Amino acid sequence: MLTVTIDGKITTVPAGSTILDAAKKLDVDIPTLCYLNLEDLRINNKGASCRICVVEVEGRRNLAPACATPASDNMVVKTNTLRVLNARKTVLELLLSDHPKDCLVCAKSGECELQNLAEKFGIRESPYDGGEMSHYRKDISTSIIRDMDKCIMCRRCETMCNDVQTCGVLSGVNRGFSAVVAPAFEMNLADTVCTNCGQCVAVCPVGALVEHDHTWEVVDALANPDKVVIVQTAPAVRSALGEDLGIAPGTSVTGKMAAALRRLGFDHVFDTDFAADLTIMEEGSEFLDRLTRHLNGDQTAKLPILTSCCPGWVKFFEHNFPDMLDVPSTAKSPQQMFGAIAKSYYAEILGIPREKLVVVSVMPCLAKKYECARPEFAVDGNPDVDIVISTRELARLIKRMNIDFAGLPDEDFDNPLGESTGAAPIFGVTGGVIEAALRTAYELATGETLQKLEFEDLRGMDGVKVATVQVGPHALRIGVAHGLGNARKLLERVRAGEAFHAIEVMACPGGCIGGGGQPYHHGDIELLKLRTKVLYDEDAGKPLRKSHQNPYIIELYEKFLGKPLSEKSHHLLHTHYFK
Ligand code: HC0
Ligand code: SF4
Repeated sequence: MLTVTIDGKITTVPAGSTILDAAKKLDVDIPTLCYLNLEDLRINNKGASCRICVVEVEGRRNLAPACATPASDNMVVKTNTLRVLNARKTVLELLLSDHPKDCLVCAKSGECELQNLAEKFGIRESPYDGGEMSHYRKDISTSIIRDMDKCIMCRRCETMCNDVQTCGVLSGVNRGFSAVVAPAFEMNLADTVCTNCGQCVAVCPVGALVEHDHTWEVVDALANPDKVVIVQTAPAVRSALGEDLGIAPGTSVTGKMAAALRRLGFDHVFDTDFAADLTIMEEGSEFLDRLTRHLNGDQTAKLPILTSCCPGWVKFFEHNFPDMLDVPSTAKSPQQMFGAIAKSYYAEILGIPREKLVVVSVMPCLAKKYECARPEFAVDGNPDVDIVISTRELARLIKRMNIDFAGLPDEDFDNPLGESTGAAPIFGVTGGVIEAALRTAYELATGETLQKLEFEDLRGMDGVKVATVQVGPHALRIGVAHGLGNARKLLERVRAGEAFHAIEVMACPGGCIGGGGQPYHHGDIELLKLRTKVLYDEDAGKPLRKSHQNPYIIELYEKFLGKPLSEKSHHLLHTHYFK
């Protein structure tokens, strides 16, 4: 262990720690911008480029960046000298000298780390103003808006896109004043292999990468008297929405969220969780069908089955594993199943044409904006899901409409598309979809009641989890990966011939709870753990915890679909993939 003194306080840290690690242990605040370290998820931005974290180290002439300077034994550090203060002020002034100061209309205003620091350090003007400014064309994809005029070259997005997601879309191009983070040849994101996962957005400290905001489209739909506007909310939204609305992290806001959506004016407030149960019926049945045929020697029955509900993951395997497009489940995601059922079954119940219905989704995810725009999820040009907003955007809408969220009562979702079992909320956590599928597959395959519903080996934050699960006579080898880099590793094992029966992949670290549209986590892994707990608690508290027990799902099959994998189910609830 190394003994380190910071601002007169003494602590010990293990060898390999940085000054910043030691300061954190002592609760000494050192400002950072380019720093991003989520140890449990093995995310580490080796930037040290912004220099806002400089400190004085006794015996050294130059100031040292705390995030990148290793601690040494008996090191004495000062973080609050006038020299440090002045250096940080200069760093900020230089950053602002090439930054559009349009905070009034910036999507990140109020949550911008640079804005917060400028405020904290009392920067009122920059002595370097008036020089040349970088200027780039805005790049607007369905999911993301890139405004590189605002980029501070912290490279956090690059680390996420390349090291964590292994998508290789964003990297530093050009040199000196022209240096910028961009796709190759400065192409538009929409023309690249970008998966729309939004992890670059989740970690951008400024307004250079933000979601494509669709809140005003929702307002327009709600204000249109000719439309019936319904909403569905993804499992992970309820685990984090409260964070942006003054409620303590780790608090489930399911009931308040339903109430707020009603106050916003939605005609019916439904739940993607209902469609998550439906997904389990279809995907679970497809799995059992493939497994049975495979065991009977049918070479066309491909195993492992791969979950297909995460649109970032779907685009990733379409780009990176085009030789394996017959391996993923053909089941649509819960979002798209909901849209397809809403605009057929539910439109029929209401007695209105599908064009009169507007389906809005609230998702923790930016790729869901891209997913709903995929042409195969439309009928004669009318999309199954019309508008997707993220958790952050819903929080903004609630604030904009002056709704006292904390003071709302807990309300229920509407039926028939609002009821769900405990298997549904855990979709939002890595490992949850496969756990939900196994609960149902076990009972359908064996005809016995599953005694222990929690598959502990499939839970937790390990990037890749592999477990063997006994289902009747079959020992099933199950894989789980979260984060696309981990998914790539697992899929390469499959491609190399390693045997699995089923694999779940979620594109974002932690699963949807860590999605690119969730309230910013600012590198706080504890926040992701709290969100995880909310969803597992919601599951544990439900009277029914297996998808096939959902009475409204049973009714949907009885009245409309027939049975899982029926012709109608195939037509409405299954899809195919493209190279
Ligand atoms: Fe997810 Fe989903 S669990 S992708 O992460 O499967 O976004 O929360 O809505 O569709 O249900 C996101 C979350 C969903 C879908 C569900 C799945
Ligand atoms: Fe890379 Fe994901 Fe950002 Fe696309 S959305 S640029 S894949 S991190």
